[in-house]
Amino acid sequence: MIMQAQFITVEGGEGVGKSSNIAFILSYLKDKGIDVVSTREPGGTELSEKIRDVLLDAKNKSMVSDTELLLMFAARAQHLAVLIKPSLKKGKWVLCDRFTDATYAYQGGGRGIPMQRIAILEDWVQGELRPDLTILLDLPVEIGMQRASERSAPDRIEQEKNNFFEAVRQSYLKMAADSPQRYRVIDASQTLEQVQKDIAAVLDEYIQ
Ligand code: Z5A
Repeated sequence: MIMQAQFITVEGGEGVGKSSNIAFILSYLKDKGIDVVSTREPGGTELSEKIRDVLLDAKNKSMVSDTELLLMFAARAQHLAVLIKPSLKKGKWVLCDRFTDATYAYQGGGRGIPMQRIAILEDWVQGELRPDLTILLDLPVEIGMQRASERSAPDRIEQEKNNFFEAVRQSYLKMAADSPQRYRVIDASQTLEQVQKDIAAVLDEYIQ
């Protein structure tokens, strides 16, 4: 059993099932006796949730890519200082719905901001902290958009076109291929039951 507190992130495009599966991962880890905090980005603290509201508000159509990028990292700096780092220090595992890989995928792959700029902000805001394990739920864009559209009105970022989300997906797959030790890719087009079986197998392998 891994004793040191672990930082686990869950990533993927629209409607891949992050929310549904985060709840599953949380209860799976708790059942194994692991003390775990569940959180999300952008958000996770009172102030970071306010930044999230600004980022996702469909009325903020004039927001330029650099503003979006810097607000993501502003929310993250607060989240790291107030919740993530103190929790890990206390020995709690942290389970986070999206983290900096989402910035590489959306602001890098989707918006076209150079990855090196994002890497500078990552080093500045996080120091050496990186996730220990990243579960990527991978799904063809059309299926994810279909699932997401059945749920609620699209927010500012969800209003992007399919080619934006295809770039997001390809960025995630490239990160997974580049960092096979950290990433586990799950086929999210399967039934929820099968997705959760695959996630449980990853967690079992990881916890032992
Ligand atoms: N963003 C960014 O740009 N840069 C960053 O650095 C960060 C984030 C951190 C907010 O993220 C937005 O911020 C997001 C990326 C951007 N933008 N967009 N667009 P979010 O994670 O809060 O929101 P989201 O990506 O839009 O997630 P989501 O739409 O809430 O989807 P989800 O949580 O992955 O899916 P879900 O709600 O669990 O499932 C969707 C539906 O599918 C639901 O009805 C489920 O019952 C159903 N479902 C789930 N799994 C299955 C299976 N296996 N079969 C059938 N149906 C299923």
